[in-house]
Amino acid sequence: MTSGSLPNDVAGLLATFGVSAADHSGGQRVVRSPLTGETIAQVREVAPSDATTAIGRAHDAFLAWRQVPAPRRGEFVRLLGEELRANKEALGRLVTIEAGKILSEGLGEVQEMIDICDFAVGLSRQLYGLTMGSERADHRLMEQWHPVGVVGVISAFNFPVAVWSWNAALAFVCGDSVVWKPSEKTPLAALAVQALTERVIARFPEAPEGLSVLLLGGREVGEALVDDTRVPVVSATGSTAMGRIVGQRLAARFGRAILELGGNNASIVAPSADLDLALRAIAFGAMGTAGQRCTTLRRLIVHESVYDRLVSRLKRVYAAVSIGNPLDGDALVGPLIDEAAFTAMDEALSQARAAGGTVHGGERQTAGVPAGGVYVRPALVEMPAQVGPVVHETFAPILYVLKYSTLDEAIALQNGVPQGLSSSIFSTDMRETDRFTSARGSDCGIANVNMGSSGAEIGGAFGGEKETGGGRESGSDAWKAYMRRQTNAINYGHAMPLAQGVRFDI
Ligand code: UN1
Repeated sequence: MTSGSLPNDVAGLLATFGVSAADHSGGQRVVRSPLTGETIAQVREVAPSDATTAIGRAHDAFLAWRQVPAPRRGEFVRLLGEELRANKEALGRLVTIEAGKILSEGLGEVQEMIDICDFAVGLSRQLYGLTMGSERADHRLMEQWHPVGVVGVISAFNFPVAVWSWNAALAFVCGDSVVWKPSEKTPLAALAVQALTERVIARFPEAPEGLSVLLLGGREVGEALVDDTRVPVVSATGSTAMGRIVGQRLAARFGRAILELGGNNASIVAPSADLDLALRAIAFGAMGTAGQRCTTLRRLIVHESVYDRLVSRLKRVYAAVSIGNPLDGDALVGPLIDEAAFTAMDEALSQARAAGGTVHGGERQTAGVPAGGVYVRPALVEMPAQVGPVVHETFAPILYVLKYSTLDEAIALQNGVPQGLSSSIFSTDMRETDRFTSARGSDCGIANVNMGSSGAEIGGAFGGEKETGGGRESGSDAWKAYMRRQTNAINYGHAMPLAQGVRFDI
């Protein structure tokens, strides 16, 4: 598969999925690998008018797909899961090359896709409605869930394929078609997934052409998707700034938004914490994916009694962590996605210093890494207070450390930022852990105990509150956002009683 050069490696990988050379060469959008900065492809992007036509195809597909029995739709997703299983190595490698995450994380991302397919297969036989006791004699009151229409998916570079699958696997079993606009930074993994999906469509008699549509393009293409009334649901993952625009435009036409935006996730380390366990979780949460997960650990709130012990160990881990090209060696931290990410990181670190912070690490790495990639040592920043850059999400490996003395204070700090995605507490004191997960504890969509903030399983609903956008994807009953609820009141008697005892005798 490898021939020594990254562009050849990529061309070889894309060929295994059946992506033709015409799809990844000769286009106007240059795709660079963050590993080396090399150009690995040039893809063709569509114009907004092409997007409108493609949405029409997806809408036609929806009209047919909604009539296919849900368990058959589940069978389609089962086959998609099989394709992903068979191509896990190649797709995981492509994700690594295009997004820069280390190989085990690239493979883990594909595993998340497989997991959500498995989940969706079971779900296809469990799209349950309810029956309620009617207040009227000889009446039945019930609800059913119907397919909603075309689901738009806008995804970010950091999870270039898994985010699509959390939405698409559910949407497919729910009877919807999917139109996907991936990040401009990661079109190749999207092309690969689209090719695998088309393979399944081709051999599944009931699957219509247009069931899964990929739109490569920039902001205008995303806007065409967001503004099209044939798209009742748009799931968008990315920055809070992007989500604010998408949310408002959708609201203006009464479209449904599933928003998964910025996180500023914190962990509290209490006096009774198992520090060995906490250290491993913190290291992965803060430095994994080079700090570029929505769930990345960005703030560590440490009790004063364990602060010095934990922070001195963390400093050693930060100074020693292996940084490098994820394709060779055993690097745990790969490159940042691009130069702009480093600039943002550097600015945040300057602001932290100006606010009285002490920065350990954070330097650009040039030795032992490919010259064209943006490699950086993760930064550990001891802060006197939760001020300045600490309340913002900087998509880079920066962990701000704060000290606390009472749990109330720690929870107030944890909740004292505009974002509300993920959180955790390290404590072996039940009173503390249960308080943290209670109504007056963490205000986040995810609140973990003795675990880090990142690395959620697909079985739970994924998403968060406040500026994170409020959307939920993936497991639990997140599927309901991909369907429309219909309430049915059925009179099987001969009288015409009105609700609430109203009389209207004509
Ligand atoms: C994201 O960062 O966009 O919980 C999603 C996690 C992953 C998903 C992250 N399962 O870290």
